[in-house]
Amino acid sequence: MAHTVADHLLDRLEEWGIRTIFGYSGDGINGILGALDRAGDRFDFIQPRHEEMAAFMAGGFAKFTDEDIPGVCLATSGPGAIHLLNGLYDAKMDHQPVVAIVGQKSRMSLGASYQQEVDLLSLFKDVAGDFVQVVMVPEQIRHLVDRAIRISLSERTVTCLIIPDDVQALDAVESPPREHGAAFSGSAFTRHRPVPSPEDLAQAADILNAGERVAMLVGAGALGATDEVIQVANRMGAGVAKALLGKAAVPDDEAFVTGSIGLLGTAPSWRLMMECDTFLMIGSGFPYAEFLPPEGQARGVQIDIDPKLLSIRYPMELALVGDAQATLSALLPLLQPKEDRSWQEGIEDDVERWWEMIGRQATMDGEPMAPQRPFWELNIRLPDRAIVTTDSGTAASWYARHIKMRRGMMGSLSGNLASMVPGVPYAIAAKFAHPDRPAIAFVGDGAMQMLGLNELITARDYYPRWADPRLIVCVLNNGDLNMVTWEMRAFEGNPRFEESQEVPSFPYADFAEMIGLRGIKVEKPEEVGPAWDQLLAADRPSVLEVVCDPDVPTIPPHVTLDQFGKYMSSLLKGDSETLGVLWQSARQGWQSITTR
Ligand SMILES: Cc1ncc(C[n+]2csc(CCOP(=O)(O)OP(=O)(O)O)c2C)c(N)n1
Ligand SMILES: [Mg+2]
Repeated sequence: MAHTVADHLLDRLEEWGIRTIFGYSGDGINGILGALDRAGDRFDFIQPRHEEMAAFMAGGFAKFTDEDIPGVCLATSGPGAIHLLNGLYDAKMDHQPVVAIVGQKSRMSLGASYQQEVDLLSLFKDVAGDFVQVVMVPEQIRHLVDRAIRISLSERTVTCLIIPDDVQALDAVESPPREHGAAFSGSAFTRHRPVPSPEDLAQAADILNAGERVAMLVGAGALGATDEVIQVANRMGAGVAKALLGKAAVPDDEAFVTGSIGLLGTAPSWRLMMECDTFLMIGSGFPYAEFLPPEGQARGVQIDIDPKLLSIRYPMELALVGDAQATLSALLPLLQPKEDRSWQEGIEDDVERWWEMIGRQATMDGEPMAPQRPFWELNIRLPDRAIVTTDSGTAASWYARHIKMRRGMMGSLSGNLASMVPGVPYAIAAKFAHPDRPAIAFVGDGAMQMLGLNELITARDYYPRWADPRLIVCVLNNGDLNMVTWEMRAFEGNPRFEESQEVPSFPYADFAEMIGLRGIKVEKPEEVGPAWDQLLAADRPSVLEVVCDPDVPTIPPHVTLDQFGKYMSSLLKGDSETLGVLWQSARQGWQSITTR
């Protein structure tokens, strides 16, 4: 068989080091699927149950692997391409390199209002705005693949190639003719790791050295700079708060790490920001400015690889473009060790008290148990090098506050899009990225019913390939779209709207068993620990279904009077859960207040 454009596409992907493709079939990509078949074991084609999951997996794969290889997803024209979108937006907004390859109707059908004909250039123009192209002739394949990958890597974003099905089947042209208009591209790529100038570093050091109460905030950009962040914090006598995507950047067993920040954050992070006089922000686009120091309170220094993200949350005195690891290494020798350690010691006391309080909250009784319980019990048992994912929902709060990241672990969630559903596909992608590491996903019952349940089938089909077969999906079965129920109470002052908030009952653990996985349902707090033990020792993926109390509020680290007023008025308006909610709020809230 002739070497086709589709074969050439794969050759080029391979040249860039790509081996894993998450995709779903359709006649718009028949040529590419045929080429994948011919390519044999040069590629791992992973088939999830839905194209959105393929996109989430590509984004998750990029999050958990070397940043110089993009995640790749493949979908057919029309409906398949449309299904990719949410997962692609997630990748784009969390700055992950992902290349989407989609089919299109054959060239002669375009414009004929043909079946499945969708204007894909327009459809992808926003999510893949940095680079979206239609392959019209075989001569383009080389430079379009090279550019799609190079731009996804260098801009840390989503790019897209649209390939009409008739073009896929044309004979490949490895090298364009040596003519005017031809492009001769290549695949050499070296990541740029910028370091600010010596003058800028000296100015940063001056500001930081002058500070008496330094607060640091680290995000995903600091994930490769663990040692440097710790050294800077030690030298500056600082406390370190973490944005959600940077949760694995610094281990929680460092005493000065105050944990997450924001609505899902901790009280020590809140106090760190409210009381600092100097603010160092590294590799984070954390959005909620009200959790940062009030304007004018602190002198600000920011380090970010992306100039567009500088000084948009807090007016920085110095905003530097730099790779976190390289910049902090260069800055370290200029920082003078702080003699007065009282600020950092105060933070450490705060953090110690916070962890005690968190433990008390998790082990309180609930109806039938506090939702924090499975997180707390996992902490005690979390294996080294585990990869922990969470869905959007209350699970994200408990993940943010309760999971203690240790050195070598990884974790993620849909940070900026905050989409439901990625919990399970991220964990599956983690298993393809690191088949020898255990993966654990925390997912709400709403997200499980949305698409998560289906993806358990994918885990069942692929786990025999994984050196460590453990992938545990912990389902928070609370019968409610609980995060939004709480948001409605706290922000709008509205009671729970039964029709929109209820999640139908479903036997999650039984379903897992039925399809050949392990499943345990727990309804008593004391059963949670032993269930984790059992599933962490299982020889296959599993579901831990935890029936938990929807009446436990995810109280933000500081609840404003206004929110509290609205919340109370929602209860008085006749929320169907009023009694339980009042009881749990009072108990859990009292725990937070007494540790301030
Ligand atoms: C795709 C999508 N749809 C809707 C939302 C809004 N939303 C955020 S959290 C949430 C509730 C999730 O419910 P569940 O998965 O059961 O988790 P719980 O909060 O109950 O623990 C909803 C509806 C969203 N973020 N993403
Ligand atoms: Mg729920």
